[in-house]
Amino acid sequence: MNIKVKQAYNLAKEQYTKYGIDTDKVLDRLTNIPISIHCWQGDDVGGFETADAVLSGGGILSTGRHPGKARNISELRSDIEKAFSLIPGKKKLNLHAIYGDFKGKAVSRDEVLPEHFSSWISWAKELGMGLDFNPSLFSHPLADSGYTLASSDEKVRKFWIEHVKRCREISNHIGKHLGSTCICNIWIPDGSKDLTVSRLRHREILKNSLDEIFAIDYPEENMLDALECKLFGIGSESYVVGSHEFYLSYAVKTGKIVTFDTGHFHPTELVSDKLSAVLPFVKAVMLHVSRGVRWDSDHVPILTEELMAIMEEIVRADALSRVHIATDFFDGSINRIGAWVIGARAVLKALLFALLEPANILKDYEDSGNLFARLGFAEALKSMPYGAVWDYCCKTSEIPDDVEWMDEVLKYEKEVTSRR
Ligand code: RNT
Ligand code: ZN
Repeated sequence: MNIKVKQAYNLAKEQYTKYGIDTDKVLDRLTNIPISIHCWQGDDVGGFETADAVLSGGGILSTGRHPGKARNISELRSDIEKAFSLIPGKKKLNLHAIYGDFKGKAVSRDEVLPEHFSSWISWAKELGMGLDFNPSLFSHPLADSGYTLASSDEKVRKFWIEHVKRCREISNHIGKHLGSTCICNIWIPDGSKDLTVSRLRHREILKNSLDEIFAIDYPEENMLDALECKLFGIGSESYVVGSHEFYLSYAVKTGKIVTFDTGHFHPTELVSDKLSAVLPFVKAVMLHVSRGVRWDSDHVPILTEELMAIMEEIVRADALSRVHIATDFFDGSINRIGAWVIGARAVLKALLFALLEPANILKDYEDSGNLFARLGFAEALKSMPYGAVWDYCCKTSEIPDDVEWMDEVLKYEKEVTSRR
């Protein structure tokens, strides 16, 4: 190991020890918290149902034409392995149903089976990681009307109910085979671009569809259900059936997980403040870490104040076992592996900062009414040498540091992705 990294770490360790924080223990904790990294950054949410599939319709849009996107399963796995080799700590992979190993066959979404994911399961086993799962209710002719599970067309609604039921079964199968709980996260694009009159009717239809979907109970150690809300999307600017209030109510009533995608709220709404508001009522929360920019929700996360506040909230609330951290963004305008790595490393750095916080000191100031000191100490913590702890974490995990990793991505681009 670079002697300077070690020396800087030792100095940092001394400073954190002064406040009762054991940096070795923190790093051990950090690298054992699984981060569920989404597969769909690798090919702009295309999937493998057909060669050259592109994300279409349904309230989300990936932009950018950076060359070299993964065109098949083996390229995507190779890109994920590259990205994962540049991200310290424990990972899970978050899969979407359209990424099945269909072996060139056209498999209708209402016919998708656990066997279409066997090769993902074996691959995940080899890498020693768990998988999470998502039904795919977009990029499909039966989603073109703008409605899927909330459709008033019985044929459309039944088709998607069958798809999601099968996805839950697949999630159960994955969890059982990997010995790691698979979270099945449902997001639907349903909504409308403009004035909608039958708002309640579609929400009642969605409720009924979910009731049908959840009729079967699976063992919780195998799979858990999560519901992801959204504020608006492209083409659903005026009305989104699965809004925050809708899913929160449903989750509280039925014991499901709520997913907070950090790009799915008004720009001034803070997910960091929502965590403690829902945790007393919901089983768990799944986070889709993203970065909203104006009206768009899926930019690459960076180390923003809000990302740090989210991680602080989770750690301060001692809720790491109930908040499942996942990522969700897609940027096709820059090197896609680079995008993955920037986003995941930002999540980890924010988490590290939170784990290094001497929260007891802050709480003592708070409890004794010493509120200027609470604020002052929080400010002081911002210039503590957490970067030295991060560098040491990378080195001991045998992962390149913040500057070195970019050379690795460039090399891979030159040797692999630019030749596609
Ligand atoms: C869309 C949601 C959803 C998707 C993925 C592909 O706005 O965030 O999570 O990004 O399912
Ligand atoms: Zn999301």
